[in-house]
Amino acid sequence: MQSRKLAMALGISLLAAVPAFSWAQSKTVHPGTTEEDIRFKGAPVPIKPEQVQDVTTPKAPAVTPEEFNRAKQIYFERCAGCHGVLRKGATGKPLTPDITLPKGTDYLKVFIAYGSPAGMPNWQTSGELTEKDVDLMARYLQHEPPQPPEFGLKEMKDSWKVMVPPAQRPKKKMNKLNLNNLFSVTLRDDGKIALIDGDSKQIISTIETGYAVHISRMSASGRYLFVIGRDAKIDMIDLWMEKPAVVAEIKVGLEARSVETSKYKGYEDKYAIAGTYWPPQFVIMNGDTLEPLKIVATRGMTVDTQEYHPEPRVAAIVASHHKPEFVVNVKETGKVMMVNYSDLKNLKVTEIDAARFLHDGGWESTQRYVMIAANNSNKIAVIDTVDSKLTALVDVGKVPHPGRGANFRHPKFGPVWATSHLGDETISLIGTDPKGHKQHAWKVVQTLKGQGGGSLFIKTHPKSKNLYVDTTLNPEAAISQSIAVYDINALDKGYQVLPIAEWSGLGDGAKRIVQPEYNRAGDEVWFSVWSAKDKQSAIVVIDDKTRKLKAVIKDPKLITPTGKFNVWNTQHDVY
Ligand code: DHE
Repeated sequence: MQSRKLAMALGISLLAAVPAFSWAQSKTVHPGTTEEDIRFKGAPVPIKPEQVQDVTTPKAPAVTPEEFNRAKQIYFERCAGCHGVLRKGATGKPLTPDITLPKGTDYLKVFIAYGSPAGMPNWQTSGELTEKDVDLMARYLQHEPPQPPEFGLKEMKDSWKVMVPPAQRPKKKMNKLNLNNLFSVTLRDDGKIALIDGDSKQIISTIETGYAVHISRMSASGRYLFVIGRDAKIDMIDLWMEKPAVVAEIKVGLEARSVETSKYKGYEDKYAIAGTYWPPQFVIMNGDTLEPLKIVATRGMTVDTQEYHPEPRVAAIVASHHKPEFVVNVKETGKVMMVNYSDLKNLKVTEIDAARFLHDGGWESTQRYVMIAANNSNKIAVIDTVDSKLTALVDVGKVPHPGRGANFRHPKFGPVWATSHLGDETISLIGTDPKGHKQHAWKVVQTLKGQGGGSLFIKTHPKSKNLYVDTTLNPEAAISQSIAVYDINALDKGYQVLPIAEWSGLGDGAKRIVQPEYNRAGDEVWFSVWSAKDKQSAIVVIDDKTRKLKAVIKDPKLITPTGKFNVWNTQHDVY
């Protein structure tokens, strides 16, 4: 009853609290934020309760050791994705005792139970947490946040395995695979990737990798495939072997999203780099064995308020073609670290002020400037990799999420790079040619209207006249299950909707369409039709010219396919 009164005092409508939780229903519950945003960022953090020590804070309400364990588990599974492992705040607000203790148990219970217009989900009224758990979390949050362990060279080396040393690997390609048109497909909830032949559309094999596999990246030569999971495990696959297999693996922390390899002339295949969410750091490794060589912390001051942040996670990493440098994007500090790997003992890092929270992005067409989304600031940071400087911060729509973005020649404004958005239906086109089209460079030259918010990826190809935009996290099934495609030469005409999920012929399931990816020739586009682990998923391939269905890849092995990485396009940064 007290909770009910408090809820009313806080202006949280109890009518909005729905008994059976669904993201579509929850839209009305959180008017202050997009549900797509909550859904996307609130993914479980793979840290186990036993890896984290309990910390009892004297003035906080009692929590038993058993309760501590349960609370830690709930926190890492449900809360850490938004509020941060150390509760210092990320997408969600900070939840440290200086804030939570004065609020007290009853106040916190209401917030957790009913959610808030600023974006907190309604955990209890949605049926996701019981009243008992909500009470426990309200008490737990008043204690100091326990810190997961650090992960240094020793821990990395303990986990490091070289299954096939370089000397025992083939000296030339031993299989008949067309490596240029091979796809590495993330099987997100199966802890595997699938290697699919782009020509025949046959699954060549599936390979065990980490928990909730995230992305694949290629070595400069196109021989080694690097796959990273959310559990920070990297698997290095040798595509020259008769049957491509993992030749080395390592765990670089407790939680991660990004991996990349050195691409500068003279350093091809020499180094790999991985960034972690926890601990907040990156590691440079030997490019053919994954031996960890150099670990660098990202903890430091934020770009704007210039205060210390203990948990600045590493987001996208891009390898420069102009210098022996990695462009490391740090989320919570909003800084870009240009890491020069020519001398690891005397490491030079140029720190560039950008904006919070740097997340994903990629090259513009000349591969000189990296375009990175600062999703909390609704900006794209343009980083010049020749001068190692910030070129511009460009205001775009709400919560930009480009993947690596899309490059094409606009009929009026010349070369542009495009991003779609999680938080609104727009697509921002930014001029990227400071020499030929100076007046348009680093400005939004056109804003397109798409199907809706919840977009994750946008894609075209140098040989294509089409621009594809997914809307994976849109709450409307008709929108999340289809793709909008624009004619680059007639953008004002609007988009055509391709009913990709319908074309897949699958039965029931979420069937969210995610991440367009081209084949090597740039004449067909692959889309994942992503359903839950216990439902059938598929990959739909369309003919880029006719926009007609070309093939549907269905197989019991294709469990939760999401990201798809064509070897050639990934190796050469074609997008
Ligand atoms: Fe991703 C790229 C982080 C959820 C599919 N994702 C990235 C990158 C980062 C990131 C930092 C850039 C890596 C790089 O370029 O080096 N992703 C996160 C998250 O923190 C987040 C929001 C929540 C989480 O808990 O992981 C998240 N991502 C997802 C998904 O739910 C997606 C849709 C499905 C999945 O497989 O998990 C997803 N993320 C992808 C894909 C890319 C990616 C396919 C690479 C796109 C590309 O074209 O390069």
